[in-house]
Amino acid sequence: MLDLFSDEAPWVEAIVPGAVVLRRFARDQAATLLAGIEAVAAQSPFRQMMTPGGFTMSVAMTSCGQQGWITDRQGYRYQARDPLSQHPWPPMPPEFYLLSQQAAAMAGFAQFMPDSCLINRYVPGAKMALHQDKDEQEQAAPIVSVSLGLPARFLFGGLTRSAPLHPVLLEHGDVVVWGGEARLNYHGIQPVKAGNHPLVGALRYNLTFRRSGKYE
Ligand code: MD6
Ligand code: FE
Repeated sequence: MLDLFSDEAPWVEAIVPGAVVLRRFARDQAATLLAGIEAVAAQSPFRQMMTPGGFTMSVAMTSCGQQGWITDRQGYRYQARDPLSQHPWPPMPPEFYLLSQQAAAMAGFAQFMPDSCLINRYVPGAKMALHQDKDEQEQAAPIVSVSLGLPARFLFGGLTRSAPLHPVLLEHGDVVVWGGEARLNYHGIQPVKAGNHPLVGALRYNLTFRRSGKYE
């Protein structure tokens, strides 16, 4: 089990109890991850979805794995098929799965078995409003979030919308693991600033691995 108070892993930072950043954890695999994103998007393209309230999201999304997260006028939910094609979402690349499992284990969540990976693509100016991730049935599983490309300021709150926010700058290769008592905390992403990342260009990608269905 990881000891967050030791000096042995200075690249591990606690944000709030239940949430940690593993700095640069995915950096060496960035090229593989980007190739995987491209392969997924060739089957299920990025699209800007509509919120139940009728607003088009600034972030473009796609998914891979057995389930994909979607939103439309009917609400937020997981679905086994891409609504654009009615085909199943592309399979999760094995290296995606393995990376998320290793990150979860590093943060103290053994045996993470994600059935969904939501891929978010941000252009400069895109943002994500404060929200809770509460569409998953398996609340024992953490969420693992991988950031690639341009940096972004992530805001971590508490269990109510008005709880104080902890700002954390997420950079290329950083991984956030989020679970336990922090599993339902509010969080959001501030507008991405213009810039150019040597590998990714003028974009930020975020992969969030989730267990949407109950473990057996
Ligand atoms: C993002 N992330 O980083 C949006 N949710 O682009 C999330 O909404 C998120 O990073 C739950 C846990 C980790 C996250
Ligand atoms: Fe979220």
